[in-house]
Amino acid sequence: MTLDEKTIQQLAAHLEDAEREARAVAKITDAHPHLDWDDAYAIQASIRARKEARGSRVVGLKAGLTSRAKMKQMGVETPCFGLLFDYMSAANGSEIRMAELIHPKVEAEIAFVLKQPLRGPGCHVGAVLAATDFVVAAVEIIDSRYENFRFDLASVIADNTSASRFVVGDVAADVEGLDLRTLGLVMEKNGEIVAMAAGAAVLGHPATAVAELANHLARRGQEIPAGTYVMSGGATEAIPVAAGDAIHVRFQNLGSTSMRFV
Ligand code: 0L1
Ligand code: MG
Repeated sequence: MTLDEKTIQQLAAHLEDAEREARAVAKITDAHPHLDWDDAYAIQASIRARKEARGSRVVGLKAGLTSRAKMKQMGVETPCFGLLFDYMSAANGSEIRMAELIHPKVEAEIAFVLKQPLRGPGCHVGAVLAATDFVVAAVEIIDSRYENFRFDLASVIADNTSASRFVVGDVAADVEGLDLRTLGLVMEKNGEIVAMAAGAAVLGHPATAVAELANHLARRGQEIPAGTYVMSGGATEAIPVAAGDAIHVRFQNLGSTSMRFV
């Protein structure tokens, strides 16, 4: 850690205000170049406390930057982890209001819902599959609070990994008999295919992202509780959207998710 508690709380307020006011700000490492990952997760935790004090609640967890496509797009090499709050959940087929966002992008993900808690260290794909109640299709709408989506890993962790909105599909599938590595998905924007991938794009197997989340939380004395909804990270690069755009993602075996930006 390099920052004191007062600075952590100031930076949390700065980033959360930017989110609530849909306003882009400079990446925080410009002013705090030595800010490390522990500082960044402490800022994220402080954002959580601010939202909970206002009545929001955490309804899921997310892994980000888990595919080569995303790492290459953002110029980073390490996954990151964030929090999904109740107000971020949008119904499948719903409208997403651009006025509440800065410069959203969409990414297609496979999400897990757990029936048992997962605790690291040493959590692995097998443990995740054994603890999974079902998997569902999901689309994450990310919206970095940083100008032009320009950031480094510490800045983006502090900004709750650009979490903004998410849409969950309607088909809950048992992992038994489903090979999540070869499960394909195709994303269309306004009827044109803009991205496609298979589950293996996410760290070789999307359950690996969930295992890495459990191992990350274990380093902080925490676990993933039973019942948690976990997004495993975009299998494709993130696609920018604007008002009027319609997104439709077809997932093999998991149905489809769609939304319209207004
Ligand atoms: O969910 C994600 O992969 C996003 C992580 C943060 C980086 C970004 O905003 O693209
Ligand atoms: Mg994501």
